[in-house]
Amino acid sequence: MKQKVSGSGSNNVDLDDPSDDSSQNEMNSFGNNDDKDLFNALYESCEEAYGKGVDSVEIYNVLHSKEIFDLVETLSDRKSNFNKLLWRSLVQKCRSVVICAAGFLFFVLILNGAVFYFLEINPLVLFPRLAGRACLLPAHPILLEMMRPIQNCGMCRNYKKTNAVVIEYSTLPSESEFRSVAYLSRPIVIRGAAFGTGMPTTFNFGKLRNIFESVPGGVDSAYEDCQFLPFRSPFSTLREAFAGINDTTKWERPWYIGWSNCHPEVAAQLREIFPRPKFLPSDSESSAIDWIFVGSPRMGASMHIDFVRRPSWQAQLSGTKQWTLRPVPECEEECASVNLSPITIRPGDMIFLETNIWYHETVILGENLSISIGSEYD
Ligand SMILES: O=C(O)CCC(=O)C(=O)O
Ligand SMILES: [Fe+2]
Repeated sequence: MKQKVSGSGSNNVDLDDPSDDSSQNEMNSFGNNDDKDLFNALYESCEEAYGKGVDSVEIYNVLHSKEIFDLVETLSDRKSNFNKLLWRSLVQKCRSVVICAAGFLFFVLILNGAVFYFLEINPLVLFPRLAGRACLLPAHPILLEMMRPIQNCGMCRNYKKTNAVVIEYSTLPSESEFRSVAYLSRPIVIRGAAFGTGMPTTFNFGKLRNIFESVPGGVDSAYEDCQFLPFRSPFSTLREAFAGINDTTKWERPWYIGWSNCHPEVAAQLREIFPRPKFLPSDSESSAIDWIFVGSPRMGASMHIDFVRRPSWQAQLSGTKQWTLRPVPECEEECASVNLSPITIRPGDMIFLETNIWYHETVILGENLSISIGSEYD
């Protein structure tokens, strides 16, 4: 009656022989406690069936049946299956909540849109801090570079005598002289032009501050309506800069700032002190917006290009500033033979530059505070 169940390899179990510890090995191969319980339960059922006279081959066949195999597989995968089921039911529940919430929000949005539209209300009244901003998000330089118009590189062609890209005048040019070079997209330097056209030779930071502070709203307009560029400075507004700098400031903590003025009364005062250069073609338009750059020695603007429509002029009122220019990437080849040595602009000089065509970088030389003022023209 004693019969060895023959099967493949390690699945052989002698149900009568307690010394046969292959059952134990089998149990170990199941790994965790749940699997051991299952094995024990099966083992006991088999023993009971064998005790009742069930043929051991039958027991073997049952144990090797597909149903038992699937059951064991399912149970050993039980934990991960349980997690999957849990997630599935959670996702199902969440899906309905998300669909309901999205539907509700969409409905509210449409309703709000309709109310604002029919009552003719600007929705930005709900976001007063955003209402005053020209742009919701700051424009990223990489995006701006991607959207920049491609240049034809004409500024690096047709040099007659010299390969110096800069056109330099040592005396004030006439209007027609200036007109002949004004639209070549080459940088123009006119030595002594600022003082030569009546700009003050003794302008300082205190006087600049007085102009802005004498006009109600003048200081804050640089931040609210126009632009304040903190460059490398601890200041985030012109008000902070005016509070933190005076003429006797020693430059332990170097700084450089630039800002534009959009306040008409400040603009009128600035234009009186810094008149539009007379040699600019009379039919050229000038921008009403002035740009002012102030900074301590060894500071300046890092290499950049501007996204403006027109060329700029800049008058150096105090301090010495060095400009380094680089062509836009599409013109590097055409401009390779052009001499792009840094340009040094001293007090009283003026520089004319298409800051939307030339990458430019500045640094203050010497030991004096640099103050410069400029605007756009075309
Ligand atoms: O004056 C400077 O340091 C920079 C000026 C500048 O970037 C500009 O005028 O576009
Ligand atoms: Fe610039």
